[in-house]
Amino acid sequence: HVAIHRKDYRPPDWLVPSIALEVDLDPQRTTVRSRLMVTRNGDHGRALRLAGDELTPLEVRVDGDDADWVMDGNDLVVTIERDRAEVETTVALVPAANTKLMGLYASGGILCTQCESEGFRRIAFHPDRPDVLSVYSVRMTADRACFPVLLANGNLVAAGEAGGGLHWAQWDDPFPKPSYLFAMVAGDLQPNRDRFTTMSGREVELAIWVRQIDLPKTAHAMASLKAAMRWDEETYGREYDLDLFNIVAVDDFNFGAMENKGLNIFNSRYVLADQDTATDSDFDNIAGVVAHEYFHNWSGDRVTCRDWFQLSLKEGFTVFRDQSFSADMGSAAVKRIDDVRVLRAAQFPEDAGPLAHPVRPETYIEITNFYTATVYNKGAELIRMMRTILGDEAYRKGSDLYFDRHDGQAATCEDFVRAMEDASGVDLGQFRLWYSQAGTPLVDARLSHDRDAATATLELSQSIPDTPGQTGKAPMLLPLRTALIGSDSGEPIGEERLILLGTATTTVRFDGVTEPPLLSINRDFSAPVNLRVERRDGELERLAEVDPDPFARYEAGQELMYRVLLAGASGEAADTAPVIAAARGTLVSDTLDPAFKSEALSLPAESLIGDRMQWVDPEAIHRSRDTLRSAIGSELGELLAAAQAVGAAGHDLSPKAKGIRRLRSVALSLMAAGDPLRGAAAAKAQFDLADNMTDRQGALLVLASLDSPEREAAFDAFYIRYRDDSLVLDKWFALQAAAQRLDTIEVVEKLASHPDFTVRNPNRWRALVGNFAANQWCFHDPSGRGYRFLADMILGVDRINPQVAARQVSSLGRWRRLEPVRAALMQAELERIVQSPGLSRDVFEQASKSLA
Ligand code: DPP
Ligand code: ZN
Repeated sequence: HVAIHRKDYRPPDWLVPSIALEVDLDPQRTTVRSRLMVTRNGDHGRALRLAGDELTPLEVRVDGDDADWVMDGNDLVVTIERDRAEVETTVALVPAANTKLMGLYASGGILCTQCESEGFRRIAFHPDRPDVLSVYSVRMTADRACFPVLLANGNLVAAGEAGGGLHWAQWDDPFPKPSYLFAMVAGDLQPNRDRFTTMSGREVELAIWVRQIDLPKTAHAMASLKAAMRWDEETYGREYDLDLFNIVAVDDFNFGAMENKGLNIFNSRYVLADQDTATDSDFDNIAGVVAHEYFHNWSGDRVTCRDWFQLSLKEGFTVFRDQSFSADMGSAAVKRIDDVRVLRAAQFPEDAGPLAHPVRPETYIEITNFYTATVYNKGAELIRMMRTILGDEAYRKGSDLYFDRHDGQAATCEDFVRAMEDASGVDLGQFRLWYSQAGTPLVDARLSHDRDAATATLELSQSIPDTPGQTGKAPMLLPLRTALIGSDSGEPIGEERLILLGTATTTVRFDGVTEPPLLSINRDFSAPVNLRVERRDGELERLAEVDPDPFARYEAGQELMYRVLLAGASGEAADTAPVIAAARGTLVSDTLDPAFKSEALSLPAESLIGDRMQWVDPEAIHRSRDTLRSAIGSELGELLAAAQAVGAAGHDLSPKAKGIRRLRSVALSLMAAGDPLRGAAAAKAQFDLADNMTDRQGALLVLASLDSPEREAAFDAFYIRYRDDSLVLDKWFALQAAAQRLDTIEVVEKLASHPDFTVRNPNRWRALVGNFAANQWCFHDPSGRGYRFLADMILGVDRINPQVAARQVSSLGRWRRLEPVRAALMQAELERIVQSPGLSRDVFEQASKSLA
């Protein structure tokens, strides 16, 4: 397995200005004839090297003649004398046997493609690197009865009958694009059609293609698409460029979705929704992913990446764009809280573990392993910080300049930062360290008050932890939005400040501080750092009450909970009264909205508590968290019951209605922790009366962890009702895998041989295996049985789909953080994985790095 390094980048030897593909589609034998127009790039005598993966050339021609070629490993090497030539290759594929879901494959009778990052080489020999951009023309032929709809990128230019029950269609895409954005679909699909008029008055035809029976579930995705198109015009000045925009939903898909030019292909879970089958968060995720892929049309397709080390150029930026869109469509505060929760749950542990890498990685073995929370979510934080530092107006000038300068090009992260600098005049020299240094910065803060001088002094220091291959890091530029609040008056003292902490230590002075100040720092989570603040007695309690920054206020409440939870986990008694008082204040408040209340009442997850302990002890964490939950539940039973009793009709998708439903299930869960009998009855009633999946799933989630007769009845009813709806059946698997019960491991092992379980479908596999591995208490059973199960499942799916397998390895990779008994058991399973014969490059990289 060869490591690839960013420093080795060289421009391509040959360019491919245009490509013509002729594809005869058949699930058992598809032939692809590809004609590449190639031109020599620069003054050199090197041969043309084309990548292939599981391809055998049936024929290779150069300018119509038999070519001089050899295979070098997987590469086809063609000798070409002239500076431009037409290179024609023919290959045969078996889409029905393609279980990796990369390249051309079959999903539920639909033929579709996935080419990012290196899937095009499974369809045709090609340089298959993102800095080679071509204009594509695709002629597809297929059986008309099985595949009445034929789609590819760009515009449909001609179609017709081909005899013998076959038909054909030709699609031309006028925009030069890298091969990873190529797409093709053939299937028995029906469209939900709509139109969009762009800001310059052009008409765009929109279509979402699904199986006939799923058509009624596409309305929300279509509404989201139109909202995203409008938002990108208004917020970034970006207009759609083709006359058509197609989305196709398929059930078997490795990623969430893919931004192929003019033909986005989606995992059906991010398209299909109605109130009976999808939760509010499913609806929100659909809007977010539809927007994300649409936004890629500019941040990804029009301006693409020079090489895969630059992945965050398109992904970090596009995640930031979709986060901003969702914030504008609903509650910005709650969206921020959710995004930070994801960052802390997924990215911070990555940054603190064996797989830590910079947002712009320096090396990889398998690029698919770098579609990570660091590249995506931390990458988005980098863009957000630049906006904070530059201000909204200069940031927009910077993005305009970036799109202007690099339209039609394959660019780098450096190009993006330079555009921001050039447009704003702000020096981002030190800021660039965010792209190259891995690890979450740690900031210490201490505020002191001089009553006589009416001043306050804030001492700040930062350090960046060592990560694999990186030690002794330089201080970074951390934008910390900071304010002081009077602890007596509860009123802000002066204006909020943006502190740009760029040195290892610094001191900031505040004047006019006549009353003891509360420190509100890193408001709205303006820098993705870990913060350690010396707090005075009562300071957090007061901040949780009065901080006008919703995020900081939420954080203060969470910190109160952490105090109790961490003390409990290390066997110390802690006073729960402040947490209960804060929770009571939240519940009775008539100014806080229900969605914020539900956030403020949710305890930190077990994994996040573990992240703050020197050694993770899952049993102690679980007990401590359970104890606090039941204390809140029994103290505030009546208030919780009242919140649980309020509902909102399932068809109402307004932010307010969604907030009410969210609060309802959070309240139910706490109520059940305080009084399981009463909780079970309330949950069963909520389940039975629900007119929407949010209430139904919320109730089932509570029942899942209880020992009560209602539990089994509800799970059975759910299964019988939804056994034919694969997306809902995923929830049935997921909820059982997430149940906090002593018998969960047994149940999960049994579910792995349930007739509805399959390793072929990534959604189903993750529903069971991914949710179980995230179930801290059960996965970390001291017997090691959970680890063995996970390793077996990883090895089993690796032979079929290495991407799915590799993405789960990190659950075992946390072994060094666990107490020694569990750590040894986890390590042993990783070793068993690494030593397994025939391991994929994907899993090898993740498992071997996790052991290093
Ligand atoms: N580029 C895709 C996305 O993140 C992943 N394949 O949208
Ligand atoms: Zn993306």
